[in-house]
Amino acid sequence: MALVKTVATTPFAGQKPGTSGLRKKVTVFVQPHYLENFVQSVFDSIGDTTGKTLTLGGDGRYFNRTAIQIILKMAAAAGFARVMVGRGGILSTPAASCVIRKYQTFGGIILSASHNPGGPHEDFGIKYNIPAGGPAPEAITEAIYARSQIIESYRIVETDDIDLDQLGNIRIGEMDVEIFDPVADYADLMETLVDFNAIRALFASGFRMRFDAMNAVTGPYAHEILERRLGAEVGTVLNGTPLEDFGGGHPDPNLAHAHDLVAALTGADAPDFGAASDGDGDRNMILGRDFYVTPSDSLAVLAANAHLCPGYARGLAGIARSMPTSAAADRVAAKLGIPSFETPTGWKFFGTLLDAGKATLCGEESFGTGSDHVREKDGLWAVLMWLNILARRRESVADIVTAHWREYGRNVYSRHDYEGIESAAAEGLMDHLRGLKLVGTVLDGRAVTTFDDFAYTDPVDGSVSTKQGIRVLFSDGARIVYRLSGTGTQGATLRVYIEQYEADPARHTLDPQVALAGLIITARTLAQIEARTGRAEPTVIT
Ligand code: VG1
Ligand code: CO
Repeated sequence: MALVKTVATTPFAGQKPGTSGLRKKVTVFVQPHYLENFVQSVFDSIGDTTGKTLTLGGDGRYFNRTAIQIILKMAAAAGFARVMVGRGGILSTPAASCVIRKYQTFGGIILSASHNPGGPHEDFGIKYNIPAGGPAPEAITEAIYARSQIIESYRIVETDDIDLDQLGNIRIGEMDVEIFDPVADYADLMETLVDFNAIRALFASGFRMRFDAMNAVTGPYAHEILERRLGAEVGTVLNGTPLEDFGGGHPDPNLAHAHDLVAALTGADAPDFGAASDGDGDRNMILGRDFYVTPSDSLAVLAANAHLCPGYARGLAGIARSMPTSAAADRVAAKLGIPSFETPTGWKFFGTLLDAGKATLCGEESFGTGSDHVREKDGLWAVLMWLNILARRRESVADIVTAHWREYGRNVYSRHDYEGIESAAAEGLMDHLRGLKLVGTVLDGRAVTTFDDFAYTDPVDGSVSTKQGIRVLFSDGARIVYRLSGTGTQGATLRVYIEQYEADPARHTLDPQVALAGLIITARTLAQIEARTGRAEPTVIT
């Protein structure tokens, strides 16, 4: 019998999961008892853990291995019979969701701060996913937080660290630890959803792509699936070695941070297709030669073409998008005659719709796309869906998207982020907005029809989530949305989402910053952004 030690502790303020788990600086996580308190709060909030199996893995960032050793010893003390750990402590977020579902484990713990930088002075994160495979819903994250605020002790087995790099089984006390290949189950699942033969033929025909893994978790997945199973030329995967600090960059697949990829996809000799994924592998960015596909458009194009992919040949039950995501997917749903859903930001809100079979595809404007195959957004899955569609249609990315706009019109869209502003200024700005009375007024020539703080009632379980973003909706279909980020670790980040519908194909190729210029000024003026934050321009535009 291994020795279980009960360690006295006191609560840490602020162990409150945000949009996707608890994210803090590594310097916060390494404080004695900090991680342990949170993990014990999770184990105390999810029901009886005795005899259960847990999935465990992370994106490999700094502190991943240390955290895994601690969580294993605490899982043994909590009576888990078994923990399934990806080799080296590695599991992409969608692969973790896949494993939880495939082996029906009692949920899992995923270690990641996603697209935030990694390293001793950067970010770390932890979240619990439920047995259905998705991020814990608010009722559970609230319970975890409440528990963390009254915790008095945690339990841990006293034993040596185990070797995380050796495939096979090893015991910690009474508990079995299975170290497994983090790629195989996920890659096998992908083969059931997309047409690998068609994609192999596409690559064999000379089609070239670049996938930027950004020195994050998807490197091993992309090497196996794209280069080995699908026959893409060696060198297709850029930055394919996971590093604890992601090579010093932001593992955030957007035009600002995935610069290697953007450079590679520019010019007449560029490859046909480019894609990138984030720190934990749940996000994706899609590029054609000299062409950027916005995540909102990507969701709409995937929805309109999903029937070309074997896993979706029988059609879609419905399409769900987060509220700030553009309405492009709604237009596809309307044409297909299927329901569309608008949820708050964060993948956890899609879980009930997917479980109930109400939605098949889901997406967020923040480079997140996914389906009912797992309960997380899935970066490589989106890339494979695009490849399947390109293999079947044999048109360029740019031609597919511009044809889509001609058919449905274009929801011209942009997100402006003001990162690292003072928390008090950010709260003040939101309070100022909440105090306005706008319905019935005209702003820069547009009539305001709706002005509210988005509230959502889950159509499946009836749970209510309030204060999910301030919406200004105009009579011509344009809108402005304001939210504060729930994933940052420093100060506050203001996100402003700007959208306007354009039916006229002659205006579809305009730069969105130009097409939206008037609305952008309205958004800045209304919220008094410069006066309140000192920022004349956003930090990141996507
Ligand atoms: C951001 C995105 C949101 C996404 C979340 C987690 O949240 O806006 O759409 O679900 O990150 O993505 P926020 O609260 O900062 O706006 V990931 O890839 O960081 O787990
Ligand atoms: Co992520």
